[in-house]
Order: sequence, then structure tokens, then C-alpha cells
Amino acid sequence: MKNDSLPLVFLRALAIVLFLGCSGSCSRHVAPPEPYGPLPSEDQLKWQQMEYTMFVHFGPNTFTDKEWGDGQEDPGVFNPSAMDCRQWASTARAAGMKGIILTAKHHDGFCLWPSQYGGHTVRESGWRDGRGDVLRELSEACRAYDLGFGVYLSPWDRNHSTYGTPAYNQVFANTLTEVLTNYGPIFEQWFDGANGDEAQGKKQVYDWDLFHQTVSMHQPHAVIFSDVGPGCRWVGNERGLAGETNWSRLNVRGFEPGWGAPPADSLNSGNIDGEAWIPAETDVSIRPGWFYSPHTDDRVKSVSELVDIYHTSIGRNSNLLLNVPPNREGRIHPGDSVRLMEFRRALDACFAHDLLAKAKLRTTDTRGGARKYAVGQVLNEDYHRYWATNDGVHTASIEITLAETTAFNTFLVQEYIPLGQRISQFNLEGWDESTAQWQVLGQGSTIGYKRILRFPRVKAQKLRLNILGALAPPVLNRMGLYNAPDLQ
Ligand code: FUL
Repeated sequence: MKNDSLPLVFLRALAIVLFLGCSGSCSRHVAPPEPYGPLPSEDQLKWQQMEYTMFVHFGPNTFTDKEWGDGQEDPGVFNPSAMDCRQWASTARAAGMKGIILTAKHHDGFCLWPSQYGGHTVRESGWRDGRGDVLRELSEACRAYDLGFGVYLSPWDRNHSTYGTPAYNQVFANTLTEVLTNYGPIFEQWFDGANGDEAQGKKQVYDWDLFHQTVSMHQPHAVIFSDVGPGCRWVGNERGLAGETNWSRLNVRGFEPGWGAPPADSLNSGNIDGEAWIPAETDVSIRPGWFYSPHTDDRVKSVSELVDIYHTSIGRNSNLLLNVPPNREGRIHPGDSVRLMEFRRALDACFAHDLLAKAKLRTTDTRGGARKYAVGQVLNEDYHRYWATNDGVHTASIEITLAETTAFNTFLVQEYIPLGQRISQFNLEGWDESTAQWQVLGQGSTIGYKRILRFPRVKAQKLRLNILGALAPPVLNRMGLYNAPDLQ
């Protein structure tokens, strides 16, 4: 055995002394902030982190130029000539989307899989000799491209003979079961509340409890979308606009999807005192209609419209579900896919280079003075590291000093929502050298999972984020600063 030399013994002793010293003060345990209000489940958090997904409206309406089929269409009209779900998936992937939600059954009742609970399906269409199954092809394509697969099933069914009778609820639950048990994991179950035939004398009282239980039983991780969640909620319009104030909490007691939905402004802005965590999802189409029509080939939204939608949805604490309807070949039209790639490039050009990478940050408050909650955590890529303030501190500032005077026009900030949504008012200021004053560049109310402020380009070296109001001590896990190039 080799003898330790004197300096080595000395160094070891020093290390032990330092370690013991540190375990007293350096690693002093400071408790994390108490959670505030209702919280996202793990599935809701994963869903929120997907941010951007593709909606696909496809079915007989694709071939008939209709938005709402009446269910009397000859199933033979459904006949895509060059069907290719892998093309949908590769397009979604290249566009930066994280999943695809398909209209497995729209209001016309036509099933895109050969359902045994009805006679109005791909089987009756003759497409692929009646042996086709769009759900099979798309679920496999999504797996191949590492995308989540979700389904929209309309409870409103203008074809099924039992619709309008109590028996229909079980038929719908059986139909759901078929979809939820045959195509692998479903990340989102999309329910619209339409009950359109009520006006025409067919009143269906939907058994929402049965529908939700069916989803929970077969796909416990699926996030359920509807006007009242429970997983995520409709944003209250189809124009791509989440509320400037947008709480991920909603009061749902006494409400139900469709006619009994919460008021549009609650859907749009959530409720500050909402009893359940039900974040907003913004669904909007890249074309004027939800279904493909050759008449809208030249009306695909422009890049600047799409960038605006990005900012009024993802930039306002909402997920974006962008509808891209396949054409009569069963493929995404080249005009739509080119536009999606241009949109992607515009987003990358904005967000690729974070100007805060080398910034110095200072704050008015750090929880327990602990490094674990230091303000530098907002530059850390680890989602679960965050800056937090002491209990009772509901207003605070973060001062940012850039390496040099820099031009920018976009600011991003994220609350650490596993601990709830807290901030109710904030602004961003820039230090104006010429007047030696702080100048307000942008302001907002809620932040939530993600908030992005856009403002006219300025040059500054110093900025200040002021949290002016919060329901509990603020907790931020991300900040970013960007200079988005002007769109052509
Ligand atoms: C609504 C439907 O009536 C529209 O046709 C479309 O599917 C939209 C996404 O949801 O409830």
C-alpha cells in the first residue's frame, strides 16, 4: 500500500473541512414555493409542451365542397385517388408540429374506419375495395414520424338511425371504444359540443359522463378537449385568438359542452378563480373552411397571418391546433405545405438566436437567497429549474444587462406551471440611453406556460422585467429575447 504524502493528507483534510462547512450553509435547504390553485396533471403538462399540432378535417365533405355534410351522401363519394398519410405526417413533422388530430367522425356520421356500429364508413365507400382504414394508416404514420395521434369524434351524427334517442349514447360510447382500443395511444380526444339537429326536432341529450369515462377507461393519458375540458378547453373562437388575459383555470360547475358552455369570454380568457386546470387550445384553419375545397386553393393564409396567429395563440398561453385539410387525392396540397414550411422558417428565424444567452441578470428577490432559486435559472434549458421569490413577495423585477447594445423586438417569458399560474400583471422596460430613462416596451396581464411580447424594434443594453401583480410569489423558468427579421 502506498503511503500518502504530507501535502495530499493536508489537501484531504481541507476538503473534509470545506465539505462540512458547506453542508451547514452552502446547501441550506430552502423549501420550494407552495403550489398555488389547481395544477396541471402530468399529461396536461406534456400536452402543453407540445404547443403546436395539426388538425386534419377529412371525409366526404372533402369531395362535396361542404362544411357540414347532412349524412345522406353516397359513401362512394369518399374516394381519395392517391391517399398518403405518411405525407401528412412528414409535413407535420417538418412544420415543427408535435401531433395530428383527425376527424375520425364528423357531423355527417361517416367513419374513417370500418366501424361495426354503423353502415356509413370507409367500408361502404369502395375506397381500397372497402378494406381501407384511415385511422390505421394515420396512426402508423404518426408513430413512424414520432408524432402524437389524436382523434375528433363528433357526437352530433346526422346519419345514425339512433341519433335523437337514448340508445344513441351507448352507440357513441361503443364507437369511441373501437377507436380508442384499436390504434395505439391517443394523446388528445377532441369533442365538439355540436347538437345541431335540435332545431330540426331531433334532441339528443348527450351522456357526457359516459363519454368521458369511456375515454378515461381506454386511454387514461388522453387529454380530453371540449368547451369545459376536463383536459383542455376551446378558446371560444375559430380565428386563432386566445385572450390577451388567459388563465389556464376555468369554472366548469354547471356548464357542459355545446349549448351549455361557459360564456365566450370565459373560454377566451379563462377564470382567475377557476376551480379546475383547463388550459386553452386555439383551433383555426389554414384555409377559410375546415375541409378542403378547390375554391380555397388560392386562399391559404399568408406567412404573416400565420405568424400573427402564433403570437395570439402560443404567445398567449395557449396551444395551437392548426387545421391543414388534405385534398381529394388524400394528400396535403403543395400550396399548404409550402406555406407551412415558410411559416416554420419565419419562426426559426425569430427564435433560433436567444440574445439573453450571454446576459447578466439581477433581481430584487431570491427565495431564501438560495442558488437553487436564483434568477439565472430562467436561462437554464432544464424545464424544472426556476427562479422563485420569498413567500409574501408578489412584485419583483429582473434587470437584464446584455453584453452590448443590441436590437430586439420580441420577448418571451414562461411561468413554471407545475406550481400553478400566478402572475396577473407585468411589463418590460428598456433603458433609453438618450433620455437616461426606462421606457415601457410592452406589457401584459397573464403569463402562464408561455407569453411572448412583440413590439417595434429597439436598441438597448439594459432591460427590466417588472412583475407588477401576482396571486402568489412568482415562479419563472424561462426568459428569452429575440430580434425577429421583418417579414417580406
Ligand atoms: C366545429 C364543427 O362544427 C366544424 O365543422 C369544425 O369541425 C370545428 C373544428 O368544430 O364544432
